[in-house]
Amino acid sequence: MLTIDAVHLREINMPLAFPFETSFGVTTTRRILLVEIESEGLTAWGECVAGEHPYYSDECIDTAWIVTENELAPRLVGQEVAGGCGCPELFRQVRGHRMAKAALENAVWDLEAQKKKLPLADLLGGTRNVIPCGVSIGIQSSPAALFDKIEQALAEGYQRIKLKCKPGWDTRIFEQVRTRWPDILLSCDANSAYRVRDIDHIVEWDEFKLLMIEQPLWYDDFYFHSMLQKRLETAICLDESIRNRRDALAAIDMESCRIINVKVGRVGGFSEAIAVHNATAERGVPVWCGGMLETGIGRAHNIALSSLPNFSLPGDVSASRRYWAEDIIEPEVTVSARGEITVPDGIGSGYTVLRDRIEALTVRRRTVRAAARVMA
Ligand code: OSB
Ligand code: MG
Repeated sequence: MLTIDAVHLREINMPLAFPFETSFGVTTTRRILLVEIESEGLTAWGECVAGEHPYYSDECIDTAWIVTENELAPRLVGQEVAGGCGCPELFRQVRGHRMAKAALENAVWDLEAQKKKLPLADLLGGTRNVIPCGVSIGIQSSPAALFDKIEQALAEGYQRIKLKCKPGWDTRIFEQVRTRWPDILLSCDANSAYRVRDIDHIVEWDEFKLLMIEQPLWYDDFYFHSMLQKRLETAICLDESIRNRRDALAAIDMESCRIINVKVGRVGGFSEAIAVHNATAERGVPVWCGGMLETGIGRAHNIALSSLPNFSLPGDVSASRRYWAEDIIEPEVTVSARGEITVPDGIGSGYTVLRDRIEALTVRRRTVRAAARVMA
């Protein structure tokens, strides 16, 4: 049992090393909610992956802050929890807000690993010592700029290139990339930028032998993706649509996709991410770990999750320096020339959180202690 003594919330502001453009806009600086949980002299961190705006999902940092401070942290402090797997029950009364819940739950898993003196990856059920890595490359100002980015990522060893796309930055781009690199593992991610009227257009992409087409249609859809998947040879991968294990089962049964992107924040924490992993593994559907432009804290948690056996495709978990001039963990995450990250074997996340650097980036903070506990 772990007794939770306090939850500290902070917002840090951190400029990205390179702007990141998707079908919903450009991000240049991240505003990130970090939580730090104190328990019996131990401390662990969690990162909330909600964005600056409610564009990728209906959560954003400001909703996550309010829900964490007013609802979730008060349900956790002063409690005895068995470990990370006890969090979903404590948070059950609060609907949605899965990214806010995940930040706290993941920190509790990290605490549990520390208390049991285990690597977090082992506690989660991980079996891999190294994980295969890909990159997600944003929309660029020109095709030439994109080709430079691809060339660089391939030179660094990354095993899969994912191109962000949207109407006007799609077929012509894929064609040029395929002509130049006929054999690389290539995929695309539309972040819901297309509609049913675009189905004939999307079907043309079969000729580019993409590994997958990620979330082409609505962010909350299964039915129309299933219609599209029937027309495609290429696998659809769902990201936004999959909120939990039940969604994964529905999508698999309806044949809305053949691959699933698991983001621990999007599904509400490690417990549900493991449930999605197990359900997909039983049905022979491969998964990979998505990214949300995380700092080292979230990245370390993604690495631990990616060590589970059904994470068989390269994830969007890549090196710290692709995102940040200076990360907030040590050592920073690096990728080998073979395009792999070594899963750390130290206790807990296996990385050291750089408190001084976080302090310098902090723009607001709040502490929730046991006295503030909500009686449910
Ligand atoms: O859809 O995978 C996505 C970043 C922000 C929001 C959504 C997505 C992404 C990425 C970046 O693709 C992945 C990364 O962290 O490198
Ligand atoms: Mg995606």
